[in-house]
Amino acid sequence: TPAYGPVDLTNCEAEPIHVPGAIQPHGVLLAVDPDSLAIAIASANCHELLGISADRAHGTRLGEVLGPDLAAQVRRRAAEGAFHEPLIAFLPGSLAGSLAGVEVDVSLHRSGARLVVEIESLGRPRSVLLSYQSARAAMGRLSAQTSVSDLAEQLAREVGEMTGFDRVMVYRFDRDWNGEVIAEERRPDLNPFLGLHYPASDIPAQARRLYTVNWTRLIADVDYAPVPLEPVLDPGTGAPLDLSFSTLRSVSPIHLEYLQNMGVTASMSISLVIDGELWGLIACHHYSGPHRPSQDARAAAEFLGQVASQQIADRARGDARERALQRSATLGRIAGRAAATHRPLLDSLLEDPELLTLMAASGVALSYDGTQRSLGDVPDPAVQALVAQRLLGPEDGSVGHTDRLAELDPALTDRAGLPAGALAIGTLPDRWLVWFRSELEQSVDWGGDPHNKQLAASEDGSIRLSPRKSFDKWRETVRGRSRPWDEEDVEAARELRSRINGLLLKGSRDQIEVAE
Ligand code: BLA
Repeated sequence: TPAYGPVDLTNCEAEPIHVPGAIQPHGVLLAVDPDSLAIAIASANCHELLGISADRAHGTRLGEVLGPDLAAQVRRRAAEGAFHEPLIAFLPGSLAGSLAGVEVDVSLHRSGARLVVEIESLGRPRSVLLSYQSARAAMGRLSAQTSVSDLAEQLAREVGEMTGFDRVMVYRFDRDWNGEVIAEERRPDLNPFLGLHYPASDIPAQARRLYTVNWTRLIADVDYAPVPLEPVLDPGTGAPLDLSFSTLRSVSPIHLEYLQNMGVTASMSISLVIDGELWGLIACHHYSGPHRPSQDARAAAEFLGQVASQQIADRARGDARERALQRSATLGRIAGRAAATHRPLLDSLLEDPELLTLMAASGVALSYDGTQRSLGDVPDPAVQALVAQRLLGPEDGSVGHTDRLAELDPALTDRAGLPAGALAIGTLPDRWLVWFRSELEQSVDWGGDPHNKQLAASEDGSIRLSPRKSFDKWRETVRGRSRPWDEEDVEAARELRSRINGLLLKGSRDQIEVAE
């Protein structure tokens, strides 16, 4: 049984991926005391790369292992708080390990009371200028794209060029954290994933949380053997070292199995974060063996990801502004017409076709002082009342909505002609307004049957959840759902209510004046 307890359907989310106690073998990790730079934890491959065993490294100063120059640079960076900025250094030729005299990438970060130093040999000859200039040029090409989908396509092309992966996808999350491949650049002989959907459980919640703060991860070789940290528990705290910000962090074995099932040999993903929320990922695959782009290529790709996130956010804000303007113009016209009529206000309101356009609805019904009126496609009055008063229950003045009405009450299942979605807003128990949306039959192409997560027996006999084995396109037809309602719909309903109430109030005052 794993340390995080018995295995059940929630164990994906329970795996503590930030404290694996191990790293990937393409580099060395040293965790040091930030003042003395004395080594407290070293990865077990220390000897191979630096010529000193993890055992002997403990208590040794960083300068004795990496040379005084590099140790001084590390100290200076740490003092400046310049973590996460890649550092380029030559290791001393006097080392006994395979990194002797080699140019390396060094990355630094704080983890609890430790300073963590990670050293990787360069993936290929460095060309700093090329990375900077190419990133700048790529940024220009991104800015030239007007739609989100063009932007995503350009981003996939640029990251593919920069990192050399066989396939680069832009993966966008929906509100339930399922995802869709919205852009793809791939080697021509690979089958396309464009347009395929993947369930939320493929990237569980703790991974999404981690990816919101740490934007890049690389799995240079999915068949790697994890290299343990020695000791696994920090002697200073008795706790495992938090590797949330480590570039070498050993990744979840369940995810490695997933990638192996997919035929992937190396993987990288970069977070697309908008307003502090994970919007999507740039997901990269390699299929022809290990693949490790240099740190600066990774950093340039991450930078482009940030630029693209910003541009996506700008476009989304622009679109939202445009929609808000249109909505408010529609509201204004509806209220204007209602105010101008000499007939009873609610009669004329329920004849205004823009009452439907306003909410992209197929029908609307109103109950006021015991009378029910409707426009467009609506269920019978008893069902209208059931939905508006009991099921969506907005008596307290709130707004209730659903995009799957039939699921709310057994009395509604299999009812012919029932709209699939409803949004209700009310004031008093017998005053409400409810809009209906008709069914929007959708087919979703999944990258493998998402329900097919298997419970497999592991070697020790325990049962665990394993990733699916087939990623073949699996088409699901979704019935009984409408287009979902969003916050903008709720706002428009509130605004309309307050305008109607204002007009009713004014109308009753006018009537009183006439009566006097
Ligand atoms: C992580 N899952 C991930 C990551 C991706 C995906 C991109 C980030 C790590 C990486 O960059 O490789 C999923 N990859 C995809 C998807 C596509 C793709 C959807 O290329 C589509 C084309 N996964 C499962 C199950 C579990 C699970 C059943 O299928 C759990 C039982 C877990 N996925 C899982 C975990 C991680 C993960 C734990 C975090 C890996 C880590 O960072 O340690």
